[in-house]
Amino acid sequence: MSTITNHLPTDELQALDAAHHMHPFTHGAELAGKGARVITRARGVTLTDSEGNDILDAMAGLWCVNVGYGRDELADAAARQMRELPYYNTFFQTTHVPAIALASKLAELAPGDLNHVFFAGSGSEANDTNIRLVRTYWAQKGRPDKKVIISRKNAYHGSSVGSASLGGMGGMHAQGGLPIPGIHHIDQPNWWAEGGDMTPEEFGLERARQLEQAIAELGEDRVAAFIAEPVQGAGGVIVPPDSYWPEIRRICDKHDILLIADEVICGFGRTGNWFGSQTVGWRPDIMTIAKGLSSGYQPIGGSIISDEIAEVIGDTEFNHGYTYSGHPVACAVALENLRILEEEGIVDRVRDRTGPYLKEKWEELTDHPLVGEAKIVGLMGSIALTPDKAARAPFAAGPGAAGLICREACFANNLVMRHVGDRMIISPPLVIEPAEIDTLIHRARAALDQTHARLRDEGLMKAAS
Ligand code: PXG
Repeated sequence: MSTITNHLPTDELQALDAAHHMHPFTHGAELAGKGARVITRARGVTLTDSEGNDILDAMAGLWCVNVGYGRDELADAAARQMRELPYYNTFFQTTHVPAIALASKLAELAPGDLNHVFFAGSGSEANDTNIRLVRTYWAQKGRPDKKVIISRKNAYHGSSVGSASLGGMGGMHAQGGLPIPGIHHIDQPNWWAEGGDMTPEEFGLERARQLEQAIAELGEDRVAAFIAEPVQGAGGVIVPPDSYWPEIRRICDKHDILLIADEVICGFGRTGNWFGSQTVGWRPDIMTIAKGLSSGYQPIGGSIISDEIAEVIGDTEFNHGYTYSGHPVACAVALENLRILEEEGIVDRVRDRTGPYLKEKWEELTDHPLVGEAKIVGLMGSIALTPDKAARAPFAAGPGAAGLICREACFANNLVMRHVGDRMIISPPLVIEPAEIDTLIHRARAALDQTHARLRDEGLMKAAS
């Protein structure tokens, strides 16, 4: 048996972690100074750390543990598959039962003519696939100049060179020479922060029409695709005004460009439907999937592709693929995860029961002096912290200072609620029960009260001028 270090004291684990383990999106020296929180176990919606604290995980890990922690069925599916066929590839004209079964199931669940799956190991890899796929598609159709992909500022589509270029995160582009050529970013539909004096509806139309302007400027014959999340997740759970998506659809129908719905967060029940594009009424040509596909129990992602695109790509050799494309253990676990979501009616429960219940409680948070807008779709929600609600003002201290204080207060109240700038965001496991939602809200309120007190004490309740 290999060494299991859970029994080491927390400070020894933290010292080893600081010495040898590099964390994603983390200032290493700063973390080494205070020590990472060590998570040791989890059940349902609750994490346990090495100090024995029970923490309500209102982020479902990283937006992914849709069926909750501790599912024996998924562990059994993995063990069974490892014994039967732990690995084989899907290159060189071979296949295996888990990949066949999962691809068929996804074709059944996905809307319309999205019937073909290209597997990857993650959302980032799947979006890299999409870049090459849409460009190859147009080249095959005799239009090799249709290469540009339009995306949005503040979008998150992954961390590989290609997918981070698709994303619109300035901090990521600033490191490592991104973005790659041929990616164009338009503004995001974030009314709270950027809507100015416009009504949400006017603003939604204005932001959608930026797509049409971009297509006109770049030239329709140079634009390959538009990629967007139905609801921006890592960008801060930005829910567009109601006018946004119908206008985007009108524009996309009119111009000859492919639509990629990045469903990495919104997929598999998060918004109360199987896919977020169904919730916002948007029919994509390609969907990116990952995270909730396996509830995070195994790393797996993929692209679900329309009949038409698959037919065009099928007429050539697509020189692309990953060692772990269609990994049998990951596929077996994902298949079992989809069975659980379906047979336990978890997606319907989010739409009809827990989603509406959480929405009611979440929106009540706007009665708190720190909370401006509260947005929620299904079980993904955000609140905007502000020193002045009427003006929708940001803090003078700069973006993220108040959010960070609030995140720390959440930790202190045994709640994982993230911050993105000064938006606090949640995305709990889809199996969360109403009583657990009450606990979530109770802890969030306590954290907001403590944040408010601290901001006042430190003279930080000042609006930026
Ligand atoms: N698309 C979207 C919409 C995502 O949210 C990816 C693609 C990339 O997936 P992989 O599996 O390669 O990570 C994501 C991932 C955060 C956070 O801080 C969000 C993600 C990943 C890491 C951190 O909210 N989303």
